[in-house]
Amino acid sequence: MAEALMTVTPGNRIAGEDREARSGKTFESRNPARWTDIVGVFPLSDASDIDTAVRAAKAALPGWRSTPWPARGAIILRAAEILEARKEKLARLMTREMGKVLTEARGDVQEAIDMGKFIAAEGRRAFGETVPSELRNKWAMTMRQPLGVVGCITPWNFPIAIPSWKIFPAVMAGNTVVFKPSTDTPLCGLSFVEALEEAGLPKGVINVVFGSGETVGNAIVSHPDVAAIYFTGSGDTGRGIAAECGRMLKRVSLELGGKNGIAVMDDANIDLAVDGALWGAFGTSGQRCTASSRLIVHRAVLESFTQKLLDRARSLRLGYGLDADVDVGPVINARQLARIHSYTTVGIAEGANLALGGEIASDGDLDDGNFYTPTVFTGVKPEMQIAQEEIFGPTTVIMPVDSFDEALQFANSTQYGLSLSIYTNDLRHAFRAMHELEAGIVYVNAPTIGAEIQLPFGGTKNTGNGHREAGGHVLDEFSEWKSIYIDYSGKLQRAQIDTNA
Ligand code: UN1
Repeated sequence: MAEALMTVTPGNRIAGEDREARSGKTFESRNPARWTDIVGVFPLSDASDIDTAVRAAKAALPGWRSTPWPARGAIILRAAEILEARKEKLARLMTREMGKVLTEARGDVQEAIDMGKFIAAEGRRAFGETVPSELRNKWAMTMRQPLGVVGCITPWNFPIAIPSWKIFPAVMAGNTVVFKPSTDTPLCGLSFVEALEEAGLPKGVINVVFGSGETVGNAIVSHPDVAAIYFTGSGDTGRGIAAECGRMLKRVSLELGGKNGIAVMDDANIDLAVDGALWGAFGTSGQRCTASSRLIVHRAVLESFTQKLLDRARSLRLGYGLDADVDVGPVINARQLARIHSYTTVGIAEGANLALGGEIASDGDLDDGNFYTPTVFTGVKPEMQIAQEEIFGPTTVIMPVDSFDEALQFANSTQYGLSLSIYTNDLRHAFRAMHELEAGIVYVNAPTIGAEIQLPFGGTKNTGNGHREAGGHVLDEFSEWKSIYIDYSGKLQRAQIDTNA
């Protein structure tokens, strides 16, 4: 694994050039499975660097927005092909920088490839409408136009897929971009952008600035020349961004997490439900917005489901995600590790039964990274903190219910509404669940993770502010409509007044 030893030292990428932070300061990106492995040293930027990046994005805007849609689409398709050719290399980099196991890292890169190919086709499909005018000899139509310079602020858990959800459609629609990847995964973010650069994206269309959310993120949000913000991250940060964008009348799209639940009914295929719960709860070490962090189980199958789940979870192997026999990788950093562990203390204190795990793992090699044992609480009640708050780690809770209606009620009992699932073989229950589960995404007989890019992604309630990523309507998020009227009658015609003349 020769690549694991290299430490890169890139600059911010502004107008296609590498630039140090004006402050000269730097930060490190480290391998969460091997603390001593430094993946890269990156500029720790501030508001002055953002200003330079916004200027570059602004300068690139006239050329890019006037580039024909199909030509923009062709560049995005090329970028997707470059990602595809580089999939294995990028996946290995992702496992090293972010920690998810290699099979999942490949899936993350694949999601970006899918998104690129899907969006590229919009270049020949960004239809407007021709609408009949109420007046004679008058033509009416609509067309999309870009918003301008937009800001994309992304998390570390899907360090290539989530940037692709935001950046591909942003540039497809003719916007130029200032992009801040998470400080935990800067190299993944940069590697995604490099595919676009190599595909021929003109300089300045996308500019990457590294640094903290408080400094760099806030500087993007409050910059007067940034027209819209696309953010995935925590609820508190999202609220702050929304307040500032509200004040400045900016468009803002927020994806702020979930407390997703799987309801397992008495008529479900229990082995299938256990497979789903295991994958949904412990895949990506539970660090997905969509993670199955609540298992709502009918009492009739509670014992067999719980036993099977615990047996399977107990045998999951923790370790470095590049090792082939590892099931669960590290968590992202020491702060998250401490936070996840603090929820174990909370769960015990509020009377839940710790049935498995609940420990910071430190045997052998695990001592060099941030590892947490897969953790299961049983006997959990909906009002408990561990059933309400997003833990973002390999911790799930089992909540017994007595009926289908109670399962729905428990499933809907949090402030979030990202992803909910039901395992049942009863068609009536499946259909009622589709209608009554309060979430942006509902699964039947599949866990809460596994969204595909051709469908909208996002949630109801406090998961966001009503916007969706990806899916067939995604250009609506990144463009605005212009209505155009052409009067070729040669005389003044007054709408609403001369109508029906
Ligand atoms: C996220 O956790 O922020 O549905 C995104 C899924 C993935 C995307 C998750 N396709 O789990």
